[in-house]
Amino acid sequence: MSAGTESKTNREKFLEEMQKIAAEAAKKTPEELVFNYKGVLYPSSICSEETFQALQSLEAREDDLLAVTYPKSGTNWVTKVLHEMLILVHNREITVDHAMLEFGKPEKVKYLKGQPSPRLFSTHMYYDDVPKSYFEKKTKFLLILRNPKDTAVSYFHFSNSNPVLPSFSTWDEFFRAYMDGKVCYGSYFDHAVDWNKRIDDENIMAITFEEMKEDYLSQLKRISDFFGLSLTEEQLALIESKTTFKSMKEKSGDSHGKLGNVFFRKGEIGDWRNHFTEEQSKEVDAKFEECLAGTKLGQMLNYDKYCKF
Ligand code: PPS
Repeated sequence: MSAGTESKTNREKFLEEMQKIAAEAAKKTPEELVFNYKGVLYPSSICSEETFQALQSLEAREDDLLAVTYPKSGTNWVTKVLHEMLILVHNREITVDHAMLEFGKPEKVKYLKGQPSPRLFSTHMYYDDVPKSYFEKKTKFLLILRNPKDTAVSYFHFSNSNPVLPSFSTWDEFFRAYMDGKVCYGSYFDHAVDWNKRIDDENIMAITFEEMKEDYLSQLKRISDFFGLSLTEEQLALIESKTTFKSMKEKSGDSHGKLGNVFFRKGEIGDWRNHFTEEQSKEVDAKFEECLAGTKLGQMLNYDKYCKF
């Protein structure tokens, strides 16, 4: 659900469409709000099995840019960063209409095929669902990770504020669904383990939400270098100022309409401490140990620093 700053008319049309979808979703039962594709739940108001299948025919271009995240890990933040970078490099507006690959109707693939380069996309998909040609062409992917505890808290609040997702009466109820992979896009851990299999691919660079929060300018430089954008220090500083949590939240009405405050909630590290019981925290620790501790992505998460009481 990424957004940018393309022409007002397009943005307004897009937000109106989103509002209609949200109003329709509000009438649905929790069961109707999701569908199961390959054993994973997805939000039925904004994506479909047909779109997943149609996407396979999307031909990758070497200069496409792709941001990959599990939900609530910084998708909108990084998409905005990449969008601003492209605008500076190309000195023109770049559309991020339909940037989220798997959202929308199957016909969108035809629209995407007609879009000029460079195309900027984001996705929460598992790598098997990303069009195969992206791996053949070695298109560059930026993978953004966030620690599993803050991701859960962000997802809990989002689920209860966004009508396209099933809501949860309590944090405990959400926590159980999150740990059992019964939320949209499935288990955080399955998703990270899945993408960890590609981590040595030369066209993939991983970055964490926490690194961005704590060392932002250096991370902006890494992103710019990875995509070969050669931005100057002044340009990076400009992007930094336009993409802080504060400035994105202030403009969220324009970029995300009525759901602005829902997308830009707190933008902090460590809010999990206000939600998790000790038992829940230990359960995530054990799951992390079992699935990710010994992996490259797991090490990047700096788990002890960000996830221990
Ligand atoms: S979504 O719905 O899956 O696309 O959500 P996503 O954009 O991936 O993640 C939303 C969380 O990212 C926070 N956010 C930011 N944090 C810091 N700086 C900036 N600029 C920023 N932009 C978005 C957003 O506030 C959500 O986290 P929480 O913890 O809920 O605040």
